[in-house]
Amino acid sequence: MKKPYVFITRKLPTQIVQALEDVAEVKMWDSEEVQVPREVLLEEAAKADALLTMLSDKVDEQLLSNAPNLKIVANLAVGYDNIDIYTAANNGVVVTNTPDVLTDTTADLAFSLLLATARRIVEGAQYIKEGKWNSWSPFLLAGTDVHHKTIGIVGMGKIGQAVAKRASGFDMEILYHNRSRNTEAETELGAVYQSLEELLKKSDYIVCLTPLTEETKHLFGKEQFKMMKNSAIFINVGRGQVVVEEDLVEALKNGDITGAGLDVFYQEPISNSHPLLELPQVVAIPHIGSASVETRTEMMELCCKNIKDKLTGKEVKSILPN
Ligand code: 8YV
Repeated sequence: MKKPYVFITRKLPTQIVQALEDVAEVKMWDSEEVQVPREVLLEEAAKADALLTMLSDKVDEQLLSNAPNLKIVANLAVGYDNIDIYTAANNGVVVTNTPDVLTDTTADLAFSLLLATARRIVEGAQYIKEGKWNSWSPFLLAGTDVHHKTIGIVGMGKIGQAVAKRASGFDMEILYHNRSRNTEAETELGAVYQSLEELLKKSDYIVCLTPLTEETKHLFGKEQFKMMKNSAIFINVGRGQVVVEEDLVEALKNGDITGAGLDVFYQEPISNSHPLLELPQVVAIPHIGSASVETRTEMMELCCKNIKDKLTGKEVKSILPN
């Protein structure tokens, strides 16, 4: 019998993909051009039983309506704003993500970005490499304290809670805003629920971890940045389109807020001529929230397992919406 066909939209380590090869014919996009072109993705989806996708691959109505054999899309991310999960469900296609395995790694990154922005780590590293350090002065690259300050977490899911746990180790006061109350974060970490407005007004550090939905798109614009303290630092490890970037640039230039640490951008990859990147008080990194070798390996293994389970008739974990 012909084996099912699996298309993977990036080159993954062969030892991870091997697990799938027992049950399927597997093809990986392997080209100088890192991202699979749209027309290739559509062609492959039209013959595939399973797709292993990344955030930059759009799995939309156009793709799903011409994928007659497709049974599962395993997305290598916890977020799934690249996938039309409702059309997928209507077409009988299972969609999975990679929750849990990336929680602590992403929280570590969010907190390092907060520390790096507050304590001007990147500016300091640049300063020394450029040979500018030739004397000591009391306020040389003086940043802002993190300990005992107030952190406001917007999006208190599993990653938010893991950030709150790290913040409690820094004796921070923890505020949060979320669609629903997170009683575990309240009882175990003393996190206090606030309206978005209250949170923005009271926090020294605002950490955005929301997924991108119709409700969260452009959640942070001029009005929200004006509500923040002038000393506030804004951290985004959620999704770039939650922020109106021109308004963030203005807020930083006008001194409405002090700094920003950004792992995600409106358009990814961001152009290196983007005005945000010209500002010294911005620490920008290329969407590496879950990028540790250990975690990315687990994410890939989970995607392969989900595909294998689906193709062999076993129960599939982490089906969306979850
Ligand atoms: C992805 C992410 O792993 O999980 C998410 O939602 O944003 C990242 O951790 C990365 O973008 C690869 O798709």
